[in-house]
Amino acid sequence: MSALEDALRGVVGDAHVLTDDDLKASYETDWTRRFHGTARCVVRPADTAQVAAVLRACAGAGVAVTVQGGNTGLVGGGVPAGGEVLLSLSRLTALEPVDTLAAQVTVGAGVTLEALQNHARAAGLDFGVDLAARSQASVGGLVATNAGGIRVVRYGSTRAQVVGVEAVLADGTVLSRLDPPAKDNTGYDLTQLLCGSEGTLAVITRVRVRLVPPAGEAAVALVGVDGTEGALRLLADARAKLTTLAAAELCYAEGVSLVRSVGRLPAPLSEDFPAYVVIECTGRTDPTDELVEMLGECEAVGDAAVASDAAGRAKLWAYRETHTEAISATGVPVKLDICVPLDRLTALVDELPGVIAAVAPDARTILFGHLNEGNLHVNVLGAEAVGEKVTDEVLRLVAAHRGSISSEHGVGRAKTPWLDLSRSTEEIEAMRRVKAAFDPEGRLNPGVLLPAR
Ligand code: 2HG
Ligand code: ZN
Repeated sequence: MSALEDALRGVVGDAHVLTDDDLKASYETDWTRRFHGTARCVVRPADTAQVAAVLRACAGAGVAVTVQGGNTGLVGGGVPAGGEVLLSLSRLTALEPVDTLAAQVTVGAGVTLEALQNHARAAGLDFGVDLAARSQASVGGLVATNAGGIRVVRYGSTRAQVVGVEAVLADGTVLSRLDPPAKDNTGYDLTQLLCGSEGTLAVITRVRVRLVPPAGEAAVALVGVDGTEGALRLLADARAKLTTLAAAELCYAEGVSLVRSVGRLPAPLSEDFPAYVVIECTGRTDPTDELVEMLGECEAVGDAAVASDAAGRAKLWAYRETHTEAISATGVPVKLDICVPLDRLTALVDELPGVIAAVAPDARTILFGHLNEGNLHVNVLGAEAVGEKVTDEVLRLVAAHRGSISSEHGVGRAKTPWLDLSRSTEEIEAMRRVKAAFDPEGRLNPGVLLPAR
């Protein structure tokens, strides 16, 4: 191997520069098996100083870098295109003490969401973002992609939790603004610019996040409704009447039937429904009565199962949360992540099957997602061969409904050709200028987010 690998070994130690194909393999493919790329080597630094030294060495050698967190991304943004150094942040796992006065904590980018949640809970607090990949998704990845998840209805996306970051530019310069004054209008907000920048501007190495009161008591309902319209009527009631609303998720008969057959789950309700909504309420006192009362008054409710104990709640959540793994166990899906204004959701869901059937007549489409934001995950099984066509048709339909072509998973490598359906030419040009200012050589995550000229 070359001088660059030797230099990287000098920075991180021999054991953390991987060049053997079998050792690199798990970093070169995403877990859905949809994105592959060969890395020149995998390098695993232990802290910000090592990340800076790695980036300086790569800059000196003129080699591009792909940044990877927990490798749970769904748009190929953390997998190399081919020939880059793969910079894994998996060893940046420092959990600093929780600042209970400020209700904040600083953690390394490689800390998993679950480890952050447990750390916050041990100090009597909680973290406001939660999602199904919690055991593997890393905090750095959550920030770099501005991850959403199932608590957006209460706390907003990841960017709303981020107080400050430490990050390294492509030339090795360290930007550290972890603990800014609570009110601070002193220029550009670089922290927020890095949220959702998908590793194209800098490598985030440490993050300071705000924490929220712990969930306390919780109640979950799985509600059968007559379709999208019913789900929206239920959402309107939930938003108007529940002071404790913490999640409102949507799935449909097709997905619930797949989840049931893969996971061998019993029927959740007395009969099958076209659509299902999972509602979670949390509060200092038991929210079950408030939830049951709202459900009793809502004419959209066909049937509902309610659980207040932890085991019962987990059973109900499984019908929604195991969609991704049940789909993955069945095949390699065309995976889209879109959102439309709520008043367009019914029309979109009605129109999608026809649009998909026109290019993939035998495909099986599974829709589920985050009802409150009109954010649907469109997974199409049996359409791999015509994936680009399906993507194109669906994203054009979404744009016609004034929606986003990537609601929470980011643009990655997968969605760059369609970025102009959601962002204007002028906006994309301004983004290119920002990219050039931070990373003039285009060395960080090339091919991610911004389309090739
Ligand atoms: C979810 O909401 C994730 O469960 C994954 O965003 C979505 O697998 C998907 O399409
Ligand atoms: Zn999601």
